[in-house]
Amino acid sequence: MSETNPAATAPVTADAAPHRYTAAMAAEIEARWQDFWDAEGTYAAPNPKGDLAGDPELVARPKKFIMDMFPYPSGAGLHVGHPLGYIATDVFARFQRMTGHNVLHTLGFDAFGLPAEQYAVQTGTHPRASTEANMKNMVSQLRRLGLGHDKRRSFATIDPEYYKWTQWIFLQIFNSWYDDEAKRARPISELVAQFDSGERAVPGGGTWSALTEAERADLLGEYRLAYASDAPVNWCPGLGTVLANEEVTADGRSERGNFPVFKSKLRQWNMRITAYADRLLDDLDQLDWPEAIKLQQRNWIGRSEGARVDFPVDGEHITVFTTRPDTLFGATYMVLAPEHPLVEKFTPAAWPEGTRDAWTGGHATPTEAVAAYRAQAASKSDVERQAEAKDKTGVFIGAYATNPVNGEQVPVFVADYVLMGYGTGAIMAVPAGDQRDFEFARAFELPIRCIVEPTDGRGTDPSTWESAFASYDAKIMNSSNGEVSLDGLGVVEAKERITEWLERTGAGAGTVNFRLRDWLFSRQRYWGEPFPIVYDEDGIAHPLPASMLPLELPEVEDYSPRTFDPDDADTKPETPLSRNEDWVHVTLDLGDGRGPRRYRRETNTMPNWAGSCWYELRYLDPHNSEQLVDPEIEQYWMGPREGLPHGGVDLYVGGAEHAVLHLLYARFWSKVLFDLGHVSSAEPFHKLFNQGMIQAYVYRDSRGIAVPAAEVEERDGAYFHGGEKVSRLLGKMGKSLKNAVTPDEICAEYGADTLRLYEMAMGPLDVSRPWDTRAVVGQFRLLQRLWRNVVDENTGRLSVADVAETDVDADTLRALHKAIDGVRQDLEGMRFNTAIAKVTELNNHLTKVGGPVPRPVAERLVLLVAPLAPHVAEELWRKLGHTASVVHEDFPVADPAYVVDETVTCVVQIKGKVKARLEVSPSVSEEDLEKAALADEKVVAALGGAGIRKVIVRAPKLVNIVPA
Ligand code: ANZ
Repeated sequence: MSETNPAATAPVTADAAPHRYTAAMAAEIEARWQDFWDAEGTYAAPNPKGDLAGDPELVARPKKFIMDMFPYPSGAGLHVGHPLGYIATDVFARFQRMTGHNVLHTLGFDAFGLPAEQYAVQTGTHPRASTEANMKNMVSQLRRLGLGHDKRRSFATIDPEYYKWTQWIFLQIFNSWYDDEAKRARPISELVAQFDSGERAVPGGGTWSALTEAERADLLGEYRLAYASDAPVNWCPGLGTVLANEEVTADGRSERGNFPVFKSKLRQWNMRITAYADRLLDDLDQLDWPEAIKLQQRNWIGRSEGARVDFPVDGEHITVFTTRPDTLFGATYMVLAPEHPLVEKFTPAAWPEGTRDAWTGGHATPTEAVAAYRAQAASKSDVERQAEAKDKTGVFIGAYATNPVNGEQVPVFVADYVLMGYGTGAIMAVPAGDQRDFEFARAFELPIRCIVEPTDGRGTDPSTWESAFASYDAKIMNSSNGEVSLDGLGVVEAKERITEWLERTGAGAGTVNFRLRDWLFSRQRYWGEPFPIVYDEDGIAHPLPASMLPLELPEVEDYSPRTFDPDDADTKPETPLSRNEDWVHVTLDLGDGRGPRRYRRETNTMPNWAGSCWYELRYLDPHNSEQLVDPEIEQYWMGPREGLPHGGVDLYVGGAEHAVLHLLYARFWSKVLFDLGHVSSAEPFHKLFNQGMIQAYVYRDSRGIAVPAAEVEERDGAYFHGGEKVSRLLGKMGKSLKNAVTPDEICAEYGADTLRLYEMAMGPLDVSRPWDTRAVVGQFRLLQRLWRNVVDENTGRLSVADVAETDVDADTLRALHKAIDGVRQDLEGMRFNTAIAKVTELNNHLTKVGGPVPRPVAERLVLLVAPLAPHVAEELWRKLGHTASVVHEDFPVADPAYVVDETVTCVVQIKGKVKARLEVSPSVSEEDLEKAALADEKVVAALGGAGIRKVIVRAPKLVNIVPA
């Protein structure tokens, strides 16, 4: 909203004090100190060695590695919502610097990505050119905020010197396998040695040396942590690319662009993240992360304990996954996912005798029925298939399987409520225990058997039931054969007993199933990291030697993958890189002893998550051309912390939207690098904090179209744009909603220190808050009062009283030390809003007391403000006569003598008679006061064991107890 602000414009009027803190003064001070900091390298964090080695005294301090989720350099630049987290980490980092830490804080750019590529497609500008221009713009916007970054450590993921190492990590992952026994990744050469020596049997018999090269490559592909496979992938014709599961919305559409996504069999690169499912889950317990994010990761990984059970069919069997093996006696039919590979095999030419009409879907043969049903299922997304809870569809495939526990012949169906991508893609259906099975059984006239004792009065006759009964607290019934009986057991014991029986008889085994799938890692895009992989004439993939990295992106004429009719599932991807023949077909000597040969390069690129999977490591040693990161430097900043097997970044701040994608992938890469001995921490981020969003009002006209917020006027609680009444709703801030406010505007009107204070004062950092330009002036006034408490507005000279602390009045000392104590705790706990409230309180106290502020108070006030408003603090510190930057000064420590609250006396009465007196804080809560009173010795003695009927608390002065 455009509004003239009297406080900001006042100084230019003739009668204003010439040395008042104004926007113009803030601009001058801020620019000057920013230049100073850059010139002095004030924020340079020294490494223990290497090109960034520095002051040993700083290196000897405890380290703090403070990090933001780095930005994508968007063409739209920053609005005031973007830097919320950056300001917060900056305040925190500054506080840590002032409390004796060597602080690493910097910021790079996550610069590969679709918008630059789309812009390139539209305009012909190389994505690098537009990305670099955007970065330049953002760097200057960010510089204006006075962020204390070690700029020597910044980089962009598109720098070839950076993605050289992204490619190098890919090769490490490609060249390793997961040893399930050792529970860690190992070099693939060790697996080859095991096959070669016979220590590990070659599947299918035979010896390693007898395998052809192609057979060896295929076999190793089954183990490698990065592998190509022809699995069904999420193919999005509208975007012309495949997508990871995490990039597909709950409605089965592309997160970006909202196009339909189809399951299509395509040869693609994958990362075997599933090998790490257990560790990714278990290690969450030791991370200092918001519970909500941990929960999302746990759900995404989706660990289910249960059993696999084999149901024999014609000498073969169908394996199901169940979380309720205890309900095996209630399994009255089976369901295969329509795509299950055994469907064809078990589907006979004709319906067996006695097939019910309801089961055939009206088709003359099972083959016809299954084909028709499959076609129908293929057109639905997984979510649609699971969501249509009420009308269950399916067809009988014409075959029966044997329930191993009771020998019963149960019919086998295909139905789309069973998904191929989960468990084994086949279920045993227990209508009594599972609601979906119950509904299906009702629709298809299948038997329902009561196998748990109902506890809700419904009775044991399922024909009278309206829903399944699957209580976990109930007892099992109707479940015994000659060998095993579950009757009367609780669910937990029943599961144990039946699992033991399954294992003993070979009919099944206990197992753990994960929802997590391997990570689809290739994209049909231009603006990403090329894979360091080439194929020989037999199509065998070979890794490039590290000496050939970075493999740089080739120039191409057309940046876009071929896109197709969004609804045409039968299309195939065509990558931009494949069009550069000279780049694709090369003669190389890979240094493997075969000499120069012809190869074809991989023409997919990596997904844009790759660059953000490991960037914390590169900040540590950004110019190292020999190693990803020097081990000693990595250990210094990331090494395991006391009592934990991992270390990691001390504070990582970013939006909650990255709960599973980025954070899960980065954890996975860390673990692989840890296993292979390249890093000392198995987790990248020890503490995670999600900042809230800055929201903004969106104004819409009668057609629902957003109108520029800055042009809206308020009249008597209603809003108008060009005379027309408009509606107002809180929403996101952004260009498209015409309500973006830029940091540049606010800095111009008030200065960066005011913007910083305002953003930090808006509320607790993790809570979303509405932006209100009109409220910014409040923080500007705080800085004006602060200035006035230290500097004479008329002369510009220092106005403090040069007295000793002993001469300061007790009230002021109490106000000062309480503020120091509170601000210290608040900054440590990232409660920046309450820290600002305490600074304000102290500042107001000084204004109220009047007269020159005593120097010991003024100095500490400036130090308290320094992390929050660093420019004005630096300026005042200089004015106070100091020559060193305030950035590395010690943060004040409170004198406890002034911090303890005065106490008040509380009388404790029993039936109106005073029995005890307690000294309590004036701010004691009623709850605490009641507890203290009841715990008092004299009160306990006076009550003599009598019960209590009532306690009346009037904090802080009275507690009256009425005994029973
Ligand atoms: C028998 C049973 C009885 C089941 C009962 C549940 C309750 P979670 O917990 O998510 O792991 N299931 C297994 N594979 C499936 C697939 N591919 N598509 C759809 N459903 C599938 O769920 C595991 C349960 O979901 C399994 O346990 C199976 O149904 C079903 F009273 O088996 B249950």
